[in-house]
Order: sequence, then structure tokens, then C-alpha cells
Amino acid sequence: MTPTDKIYVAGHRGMVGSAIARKLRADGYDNLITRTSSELDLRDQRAVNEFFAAEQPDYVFLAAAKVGGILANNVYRGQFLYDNLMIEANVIEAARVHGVKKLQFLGSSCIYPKLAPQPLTEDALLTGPLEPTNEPYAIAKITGIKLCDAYRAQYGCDFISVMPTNLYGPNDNYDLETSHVLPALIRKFHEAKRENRPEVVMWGTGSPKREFLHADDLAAACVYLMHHFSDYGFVNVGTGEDLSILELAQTIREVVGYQGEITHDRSKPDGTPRKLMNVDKLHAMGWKHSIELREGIERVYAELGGKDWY
Ligand code: GFB
Repeated sequence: MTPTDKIYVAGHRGMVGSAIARKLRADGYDNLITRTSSELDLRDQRAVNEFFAAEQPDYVFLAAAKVGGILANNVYRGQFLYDNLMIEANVIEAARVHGVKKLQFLGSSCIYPKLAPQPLTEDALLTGPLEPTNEPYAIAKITGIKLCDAYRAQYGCDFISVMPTNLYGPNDNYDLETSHVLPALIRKFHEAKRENRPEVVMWGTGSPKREFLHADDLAAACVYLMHHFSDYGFVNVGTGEDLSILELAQTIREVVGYQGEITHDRSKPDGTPRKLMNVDKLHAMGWKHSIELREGIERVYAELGGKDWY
């Protein structure tokens, strides 16, 4: 991949796609192609095919997806499965038909079995049942990995997959129903502080453990892997460190400067007990994250600039 190559970043307005586009531009890759979802519906096979025929991209980062937190995954099960299957199938097939030199597919750590040994190594894929709250999304993402592998085997396509852990960063979703835990808690603590509320209610028991990676770190890893990884399977991308959701809440409370209590809504699901990535493969390839969690949360909160969501 060289700076003059034509690179299509699918999902460039999302948290991951926008971070990849920023990283590419910072590295001097200026020949980027992007389309908003209203300009190009990636679930529409004909439209995707016409777009690839017209633009003929050399490289593709497939960061477009229907995503959300534990509740959205659990409620919009049909949409999470259908939209993601269609997006992946259409983009991967069009990339094959139109001779894309290399494609990178972005997945998620929820592809692993709910009770897989921790930390999660790449070979744990398909060794057990999935976490029920996000099974449709996970099935779609597993299908994307298998599609890349099958196209490599049958057609010799250089299509690779990358599995990020839980992410946060600029352009995250702060909607309290559909977002992930980290942006949700930033918003909850910020609003509670502003309104002098005595407590912030977090979902579940707070005991599940999660690993968090800043989207800028992920983007750096994605560009790195585009250069250094061309094989079947996939590479985990994370920090290799996790903490409980309660510890996360306490960290965010400190960063925001909120003095009140943390209470629990135990009617909301906990989800998978733990999903810590084993990042040995990534480290052996020569890449490591650089933004630690507390620093990343401080950055994200500062970038919001005291924004109100009302
Ligand atoms: O981030 P999150 O929604 O997704 O939730 P998952 C992580 C944990 O935080 C769960 C708890 O145990 C939640 O119950 N939590 C506490 C909260 N307070 C809140 C809150 O206010 N909002 C939210 N959203 N959670 C998703 C998957 O799983 O992770 C996706 O459903 C994807 O498929 C994504 O893999 C990265 O980590 O449980």
C-alpha cells in the first residue's frame, strides 16, 4: 500500500472508520474514497457493485457495520445479523470481482465462545457456544472472517481479518440505550455532576471484566497489519489488560470529577463474564498499543468539551 494507491474506507463516519481515515491521512495516504450510508447503502448488492466498478479501489478497510452495546445487540437481533451479513458479503464479493489488491475486515472480540479460556487466543474461535446477548452480531462477524478465508483459499484473494477488543474514542455513540458502556458512563457521570444528582445507575452487577482500546490505537494497528499480515485467520488487537465494569465506572467517575454514589440496575444483562484478548500474535508482529485507559478516557472527555446531550 503506497500513498498514491486508491483506498476505500467503508464506514468512515463511524468511530473505527473515521480513526482509520485520520491515521491514513496522517501517514500521507491522501487518495481515500468514502461514501456516507445515504450515498451508498452497503446492504444493496447492485449499488455496491456499481460503486466498485466506477471507483476501482486498490485497497479496502471494511469498517462499516451495524454496531451497538449489549442492549442494542440483544434487542435488534435481526438487524444486527442481516445488516452485517449483507454489508460483508456485498463488499467482499465486489472486492474480489473488481480485483482489489488487499482487503481488511474488522470483527469483534464477541466472536469468541462465552466461556473460552482467558485470555482469548485466536485458536479459540468456534470451540464453544457464544454469549446469547450478541450471538447474531458474532455470527455475522464470524461469517466475515470465514468469507475472507474462503476467498483466499478459492480465489487467492489477499483478504485479512482483524479482531479488535471493546473500543472507545472520537465519534463514539453516546445514546444511553444503544451505546457501549464506556461512552454511556461518561455521559451519565457528566450529567449527574452537572445536575447535582446523588447517584449514577450502572447496568448489571459491575463484576464482568472488559478490555478497552482507544480507536486511534486500533487504527494504527489496522494500518500496520495491512502492511505486515497476509494470511488465513485473524489477529487480535487489544491492550492485553482488563478491569471490572465497576472499576471502569470508578475511573470514569474520577476523570469526570463526580462525587456521588454508584448504584446498580440488576434488571439489565451482564453479558459475557470476561473477554480479555491474548495479544501475543500482535506483539510478535511488532505492534503494541500506546494509549493507556485512564489517559484515553481523559482525552475523550476533554474532546467532548463539556458537551450536553439534550
Ligand atoms: O459495552 P457493553 O454494552 O457491551 O457492556 P459488551 C459491557 C458491560 O457494561 C455489561 C455493563 O456488563 C453491561 O451490563 N454496563 C454498565 C453498561 N452500565 C452500562 C451502561 O450504562 N451502558 C452499557 N451499554 N453497558 C458488546 C457486544 O458487548 O460489546 C457487541 O454486545 C460488541 O457485540 C461490543 O462485541 C464490543 O462488552 O457486553
